[in-house]
Amino acid sequence: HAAEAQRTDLMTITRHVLNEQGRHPESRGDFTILLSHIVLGCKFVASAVNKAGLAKLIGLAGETNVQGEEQKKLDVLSNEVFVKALVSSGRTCVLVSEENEEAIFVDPALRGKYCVCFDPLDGSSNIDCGVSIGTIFGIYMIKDKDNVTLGDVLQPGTNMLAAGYCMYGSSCTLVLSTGNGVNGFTLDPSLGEFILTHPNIKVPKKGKIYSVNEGNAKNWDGPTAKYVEKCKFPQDGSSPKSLRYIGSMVADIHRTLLYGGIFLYPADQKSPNGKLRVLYEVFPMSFLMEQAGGQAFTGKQRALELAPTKLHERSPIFLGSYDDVEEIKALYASEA
Ligand code: AHM
Ligand code: MG
Repeated sequence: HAAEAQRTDLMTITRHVLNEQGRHPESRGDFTILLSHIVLGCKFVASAVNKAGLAKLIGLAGETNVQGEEQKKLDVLSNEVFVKALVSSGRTCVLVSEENEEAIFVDPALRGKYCVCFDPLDGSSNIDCGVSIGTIFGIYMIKDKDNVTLGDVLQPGTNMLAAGYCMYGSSCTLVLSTGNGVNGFTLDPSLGEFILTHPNIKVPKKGKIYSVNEGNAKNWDGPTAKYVEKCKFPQDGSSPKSLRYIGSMVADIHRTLLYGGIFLYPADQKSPNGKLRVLYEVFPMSFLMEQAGGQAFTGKQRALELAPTKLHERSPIFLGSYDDVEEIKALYASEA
């Protein structure tokens, strides 16, 4: 009977969010409308990413330079779709995209109370070889609707209302938190709907995987180097950890959430602030990891407590299973 109930009683992402927002009846409709526009963007990108391989085929059949151009187009196209979907939702006010140097202030006639920071297509260097890529987003509320400023998006991550990512992989999965745990939804292509498939995701307390670009090891600082050494040559009798690194943040974080472990993009001598961007990479992923019971640390502080001063600011980041992040925190504390 249970299986039958599952097949006929579909928990779509919209239904799920409406249920969750039941606690805040005043914002129920607005947030749901905003989310449905984000979901539209994700569906568009999912379909475009699927077709990217076919564009390659045409390229191989004779057209020169199609590969490079196509990849660029997909980035730009995805960004345009998200910007237009968000603006037309009538629920946004300020938008920050990885693809735009400046913040986008929505026309007053179309303004709503939410600010969205997003990376429309993260890991795009992976498109050509068919590796998973994703969209990442974080949502804030404006402080004062009569005086909208950059300060509305330069807020600490602790003020975030919701965050999520959509992974375009072997299936298309949207992982979302509205501050009440983390849930995963998988796109059913025949319905065109995201269906709840991973309710209440909790990251294992301790993991067996570390995930880092070890090619940068030469330039790492002491605590990062020591941590990775411990992963490979543990001194406490435990087994060494496995290394998994896709080089696509959404895919690496998705695996970390489901299987546990730690993802590191540390500072190094060449990039003293690491690589990943605070507003649309570090914050949303840190929010999700904390909501799943894990931790996110910058090497100095809890990642969500950063107070960004620039739109495209970067930060080192260590995030994942609670116990694994505790270990790296201890190494940084003993260094200080
Ligand atoms: P991008 O925004 O230019 O795509 O870069 C972000 C990506 C992340 O998805 C990934 O975690 C990281 O860059 C990998 O960087 P690296 O190639 O230095 O290991
Ligand atoms: Mg990116």
